Formats: sequence, structure tokens, C-alpha cells
Amino acid sequence: MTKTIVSGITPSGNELHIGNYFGAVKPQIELQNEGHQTYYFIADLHALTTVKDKQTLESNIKNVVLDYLSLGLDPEKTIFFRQSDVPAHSQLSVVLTNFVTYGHMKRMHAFKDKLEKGAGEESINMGLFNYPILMAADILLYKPNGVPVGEDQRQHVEITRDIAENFNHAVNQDVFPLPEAYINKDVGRIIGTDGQRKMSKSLGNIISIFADENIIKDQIMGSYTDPNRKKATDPGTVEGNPVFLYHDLINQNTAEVQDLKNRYKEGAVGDVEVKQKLIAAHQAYFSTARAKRLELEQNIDQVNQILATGAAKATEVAKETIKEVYQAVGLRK
Ligand code: AQP
Repeated sequence: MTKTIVSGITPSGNELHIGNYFGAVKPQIELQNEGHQTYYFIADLHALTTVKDKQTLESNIKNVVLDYLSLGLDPEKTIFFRQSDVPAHSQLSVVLTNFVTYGHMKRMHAFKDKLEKGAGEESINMGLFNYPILMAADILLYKPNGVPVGEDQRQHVEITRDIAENFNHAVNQDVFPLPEAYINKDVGRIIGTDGQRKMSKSLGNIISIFADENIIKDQIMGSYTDPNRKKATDPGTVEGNPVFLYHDLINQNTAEVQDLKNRYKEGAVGDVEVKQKLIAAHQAYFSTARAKRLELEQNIDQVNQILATGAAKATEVAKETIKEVYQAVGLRK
């Protein structure tokens, strides 16, 4: 059965990292290539919660668009657009605000995390607080079956379902089907190079995809491994060791990975060799995408055209949903 799939990426940073890629972008591209109706967008309005500088935002958007296209997003198959080009996202968000309570919103983790990290309520902007409502609008506009995301977004898809149910119940009409979160249990939460927390732009514990090769080398060489291993001859732990998790994702030479794991457990290989092989594997894995990106950078007009076409297609669908919603609540006949 052909499904409708929606997902987005916030251009809150200048680039995608391998956590974004394996947790979200790769599964999204696979769904696209399986022939489902896919809508993927750059969530530029969401980025305003943290990015307040015009040049930074413009550069972030451009980079994330190029990253996405280079990693296999096919505009012939996917409706690819910028959120702010489709005003229906904002329109639906305003309506949905009335179908979720303040109490429920206060339990959302993006907001709670900020509070726990010491931010006072006075410093949290309402864009961040309302983020899950705009995200519910982003999703529900296209009435999808599924939303492929990383584990950190599970709660946002759950609140989207709750809002949809509240809305349907209030208008006594099944306007919104309830979307499912598509989260892969193996790659839904890629660990960062600190070996502790989720890989995140804002935590600086990432492995880049398109950065300068020297930066990527430094990121990999600086990655946490087995802290109990003092010398290369000490037997090491492979399970949960980030460097081996990355090898499993990136290194296409499975025999080499198995050999490294065996030798690591026996204390017969140093961390440096394991990391150097990971650098080589990274170069091989992303070389096509990196070449594609260089080509796209020379064709920015074509990229802008892709986004304009995507926005026009998304608008057609989104407008219909707004019409239905306005009618259901009594704003239009
Ligand atoms: N470490 C991760 N493992 C698996 N999936 C991940 N995603 C993010 N980090 C990981 C998924 O990538 C998609 C796009 O994420 P986003 O940039 O819109 O938001 P994010 O989750 O906030 O990404 P970051 O890097 O953690 O950004 P900051 O530091 O700005 O908060 C989403 O589907 C996400 O689940």
C-alpha cells in the first residue's frame, strides 16, 4: 500500500551529522525510494526558536537543503519545500493551539530540558514552548500515515496524535487520521562522540558528513572509546563503544569490522588504527554525496527552483486541509 509520509529537519545548525543521517534522513530516503508519497521540508520557522541572526539562518537553510539533496532526496519523487513557503503551516498551528492544554504542553521535553538545564521560565521564548503545536500542524496538514524521525521526536509525534484526536472529537468528524512515528530501534538514537549523550549539533559531539576532511578526522580521532583501556594490549570492550557503533553504520567492509572487533577484544589493535579505518570508511561511504554536493553548490538556481516547485505542490494539498479545518470549526461555510 502506498503511504503518505511527512518529516522535516530544523536548520538550527549549519550541517547535518551522522546522527541525523542514520536516524532520520536515510530512513526517509528509503521510504521515498519505495514509492510512497513523501513530503520532506526544511523547518525554517522552527529554527527561529534559537537562531536570531539573519545571515546565520540563511546560511543554515542553504546548507541543510544542499545536504538533504546530496544525500539522496529526489525532488522527482519527494515534495521538498521550505516550511515558511507554505503559510498553511502557520494557519493550522493557530487553530490547533486551541486543542491542547497548557498542562500538557508543560510536560513536553524540549521545554522541560531547558528548565532542567537551568534556563528560567523568563528566558524561554514562546516559539520553543509552542514548538510541538507547530510540529503537529506540519504533520497533520498532509494527513500522513507515518512520520520517520529519531527517538527524540517520539513525544512530539505522540502529542500530534493527541491533538488530532482532540480536534476530531471536538468537531465530531474524522478530519485527521492519526499518524504513526516511524522510529528504528537500532538507529533512532545515535550516541555522540562524547559516548554519553545523543549526538546533537548543540552539544558539539557530532561527526559531520560534509565538513572539511580535517574536521571530520579530528571529530573521529577525538571520539570516546573504552575508558578502561590504557594501552593497545589491554583487552577492550566493543559493545556500546561509539567507535564500533559508527563502524557498524558506516564501514561497508564487514570483514574488516569483525577483524577489528576481535582484535580489540583481545588487546591486539590500538584505538588509533580503529579510528583511522573509520576515517577511511567515512570517506568511502559519503564520497558520492560529497561530490553531488559540490555539483549542487554550482547550481543554486536549480536548487531554488526545486524548492519553489515543492512549495507549490505542498500548498495545493495544505490549502485543502485548511479549508476542511475551517469548515469543521465553523470559520467557513
Ligand atoms: N543522535 C541522533 N540519532 C538519531 N536521530 C537523530 N536526530 C537528531 N539527532 C539524532 C533526528 O534527526 C532529525 C532532524 O533533527 P533536527 O535537526 O530537526 O533536530 P534535533 O533532533 O534537535 O537535532 P540535533 O542535532 O539534536 O539538534 P539540536 O542540537 O539543535 O537540538 C530528527 O528526526 C531527529 O530525531
